[in-house]
Amino acid sequence: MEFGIETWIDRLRDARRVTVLTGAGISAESGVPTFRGEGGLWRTYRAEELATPEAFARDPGLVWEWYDYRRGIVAGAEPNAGHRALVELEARVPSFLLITQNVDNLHQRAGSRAVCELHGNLFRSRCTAEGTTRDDLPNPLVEIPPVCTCGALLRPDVVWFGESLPVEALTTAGREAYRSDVMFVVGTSAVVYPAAALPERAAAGGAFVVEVNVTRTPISSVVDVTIPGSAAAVLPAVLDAL
Ligand code: BV8
Repeated sequence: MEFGIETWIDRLRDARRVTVLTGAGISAESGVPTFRGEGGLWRTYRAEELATPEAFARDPGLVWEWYDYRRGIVAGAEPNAGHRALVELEARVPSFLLITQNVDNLHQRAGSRAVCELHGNLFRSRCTAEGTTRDDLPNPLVEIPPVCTCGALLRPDVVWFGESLPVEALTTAGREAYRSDVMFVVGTSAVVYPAAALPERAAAGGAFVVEVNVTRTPISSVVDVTIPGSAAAVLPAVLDAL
């Protein structure tokens, strides 16, 4: 078995509760640009400049053009072998939760069921006046920025920088991370908080933490095992070994 999986696979075989934290890297092989890697730029903007309430207040049309562009990329993408391996893992362990920072809906399209979305979802929009959400906006959008039937602006139902995460999702993620026996941390640069605190939370609860990434990250020195490789290659190898 490659990637040294045989040295720790018994931890996974014996695990009752398994959690996974994913970031943009798991969707990279589906052709979806990551946030901070190459391709993480749109026109001349960086994601951090557009994924903010201030950018939306200043120019809702520009922010919606960026989200519409990303919705188009994701709509044309397919889940990859990494997403599919997590669907199989969910079926193979007694208790499972997939905690994702991604807003691309690819885990759900792959068939994952217990998915906790920390940062919302590209395909859901929210009325800025009523707070109601809908998932039926056309792709591509026919009007930019889109407005609610009540006349108020619609916004993407995602968490922007400086905004709090959904309380329910964050609470569930923190509780299940702490209770897990094994946590996989896949394809995240581990720089965005509070999501990036979840691996430490899992370790504090006694979890065996396995990182899967093509580069080292700030948590590489604190996890139990870090596997240098692509999620689309490593995760299927883990399932083969299980
Ligand atoms: C909050 C949704 C409380 C939108 C995103 C000052 C003021 C206010 C807040 C802060 C502040 N300073 C710091 C903060 C906190 C801030 C933060 O952490 N900033 C960082 C940048 C320093 N956090 C927040 O603002 C959060 N809210 O704290 O609320 C609060 C409230 C008010 C005031 C203060 C505090 C909200 C954070 C959520 C922001 N929304 N997305 C959208 O998507 O449009 S975050 C965005 O980054 C995405 O969700 C993304 O998922 C997330 C993390 O990025 P990654 O997923 O890790 O992706 P990245 O590109 O970075 O890395 C990809 C990785 O994959 C790399 O490591 C690469 O090596 C690897 N990889 C590549 N290919 C592969 C691979 N791995 C495996 N296989 C491959 N093939």
